[in-house]
Amino acid sequence: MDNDCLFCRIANRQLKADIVEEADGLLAFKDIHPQAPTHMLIIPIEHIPSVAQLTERHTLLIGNAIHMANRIAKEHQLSQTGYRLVVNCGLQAGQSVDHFHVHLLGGRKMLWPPG
Ligand code: DGP
Repeated sequence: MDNDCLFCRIANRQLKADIVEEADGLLAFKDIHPQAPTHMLIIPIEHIPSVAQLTERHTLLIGNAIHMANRIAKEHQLSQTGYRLVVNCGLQAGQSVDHFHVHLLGGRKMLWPPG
């Protein structure tokens, strides 16, 4: 837990968020600035600054994060239409919160390449 970290504070219920699911050391909640009709964030409860800090110790956790994203996508009827999982790492990728998170975006046509 990093007291200066926004997502740690959400994970510890010190800050409010629209929580969708908690399981396997992970939390899913709605993004405050949705970029698609469905926009969730999946975070580990443990403070991990970015994808670059992941180690072998986190392999199961990260696998479970993808499973959680797939499960939520299915619950939101996105399985047929498709959806996007995004992980931003560092400044140039536009990471704005230094706590590892997976974006789940769906419900509209996505463009490629991303901006
Ligand atoms: P990124 O740019 O990849 O670091 O994404 C951070 C996301 O976090 C961004 O889409 C907006 C979201 N966000 C920032 N602050 C809050 C907050 O206080 N609550 C929620 N639910 N989402 C937040």
